[in-house]
Amino acid sequence: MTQPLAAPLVPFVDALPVPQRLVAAQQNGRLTVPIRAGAHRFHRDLPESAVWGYDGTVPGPTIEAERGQPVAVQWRNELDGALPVVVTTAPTATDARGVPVQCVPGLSGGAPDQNAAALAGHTVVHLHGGLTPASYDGWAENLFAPGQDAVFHYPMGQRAALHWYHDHVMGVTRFGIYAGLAGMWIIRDQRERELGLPEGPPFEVPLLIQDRNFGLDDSGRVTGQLVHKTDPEVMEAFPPFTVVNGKVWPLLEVRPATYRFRVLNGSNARTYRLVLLRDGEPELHRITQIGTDHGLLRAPAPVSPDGLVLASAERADLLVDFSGLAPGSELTLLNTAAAPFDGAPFPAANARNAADPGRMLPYPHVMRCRVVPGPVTRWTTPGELATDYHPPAKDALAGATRRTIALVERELEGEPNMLTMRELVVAPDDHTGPAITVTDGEQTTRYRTAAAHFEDATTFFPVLDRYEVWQLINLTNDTHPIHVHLDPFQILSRRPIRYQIPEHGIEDLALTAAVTLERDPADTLNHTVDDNERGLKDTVRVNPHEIAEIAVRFTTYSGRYMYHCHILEHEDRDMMRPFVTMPAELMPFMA
Ligand SMILES: [Cu+2]
Repeated sequence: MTQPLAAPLVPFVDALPVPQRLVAAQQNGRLTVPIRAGAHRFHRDLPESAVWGYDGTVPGPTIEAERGQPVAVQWRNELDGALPVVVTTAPTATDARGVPVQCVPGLSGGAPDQNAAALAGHTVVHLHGGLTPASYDGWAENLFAPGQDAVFHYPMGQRAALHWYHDHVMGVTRFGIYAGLAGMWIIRDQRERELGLPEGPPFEVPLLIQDRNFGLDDSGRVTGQLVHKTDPEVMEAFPPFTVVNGKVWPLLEVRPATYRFRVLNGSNARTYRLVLLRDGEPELHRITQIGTDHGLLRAPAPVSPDGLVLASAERADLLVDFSGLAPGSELTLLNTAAAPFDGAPFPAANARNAADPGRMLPYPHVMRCRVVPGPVTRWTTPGELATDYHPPAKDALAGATRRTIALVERELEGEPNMLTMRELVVAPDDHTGPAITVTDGEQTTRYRTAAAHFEDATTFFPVLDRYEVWQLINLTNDTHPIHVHLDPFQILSRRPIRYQIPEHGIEDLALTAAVTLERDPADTLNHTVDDNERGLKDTVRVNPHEIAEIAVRFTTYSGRYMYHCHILEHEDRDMMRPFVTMPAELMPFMA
């Protein structure tokens, strides 16, 4: 561990902004959202930053829709000028003091990336979590240039949830979202109203958590210039400043009441493990989780003893009880997850000592809540929340198509590593090339790689309304949040594995590995599915040394969609693959 770093910005001085609300019902379901360059102040003591934003703001407006009431959005690309982010790879991973360069502002000796500087605003919008026809889902190659626009139709035939819309351009999503192109999208429905959940301000608070870094001027002061900095050892950006709804380490004044926090991790790569502290001690009992990616859980879940883990794109619907607190009480939301995240535990009781610049967590601060006087109101959580879904029954999965995906990192000389999702198919008996074996007790299955890169031939053709089981085998040292577009899925299991990859076992397409379903002696993770993951998910964390199995079923639209790692630096290079959902009647005609 390196020494604690002094923060160059004062925490907890800016009020938490609440993004402007765009309520679709008030505009007959027809919205126009310009995508514009703008100026945004991330902190009281910083100058304004040049950004790209929906409606020119960071975050974009929060769109609110009703289940069953379609929304049409005219996305108008009015971007002009170059990408307002300086992109660089520093020449060394640590500075002269031994501090990781990603923990400090400035370019750390890196040259601005000229290709990134030449990006001039092609964009495409994806509604993450939307059950959206393929034509409006934001296929990463279907771009709109500045001056072009598109009307996307969102049917909203789906349950209440917090989703988000963001840029999804092939190969450069990490820069578009970093520049500011993200906003929240809330769907509301009858079930939530029956439960009387807080809706709208002041007691419902959407929280978009991201991390950002900035430039330095000649005198060493932090500027507003957005900087996306990586280093020769870490190809993901893990910037030091946590930003909530566009402000670094903000402050929210709360009444002694129950609040509903709708939390979304919109960071490029960072996973958060959130802990609520008062006077340095965790008070996780104040938080009850009622919803996940696609809305309400069947039953409320307490926060796990370590804290609430949210990888990029994961959401949590939380009830936070501030009743019983005297005015002036302060509760601080801290992050205890070092980066890159590998699933390793960290007890909440140690949260006050979570700072670890050596592992790219120089400042654990996220935000602070300060209690102000007001009437005490407490919301009692009912025991039953969602009633519209069940875990898939065993017999529903018995004959399900099984798909196998290996998550693989390929090290390359002189350029950033390549991350891929290898789609595996069972190898024929006479297969002699590179193979992946998966041994589960007495049974060994041999696979070969059918696809590795985005542009390789499509191999997944799920049939509508039929369950499939996808198993994701992590052969890397980091946790990957894997996101599937279109319908949500349910997590069936996480199982520990040990594996061997021979030298040169990872080639461009070929993969050789021996995977066994048993715990590696050096493995310290518990590989459980937590109670708060037993809901409808669209992003699943796949930890090192594990196979995660998910039950996938597409129900609505046929067409070409994507699934990918939601670490943006991974999805851009090249952890993304297509799939095509098919009506059953067409399958006999597939060549
Ligand atoms: Cu990944």
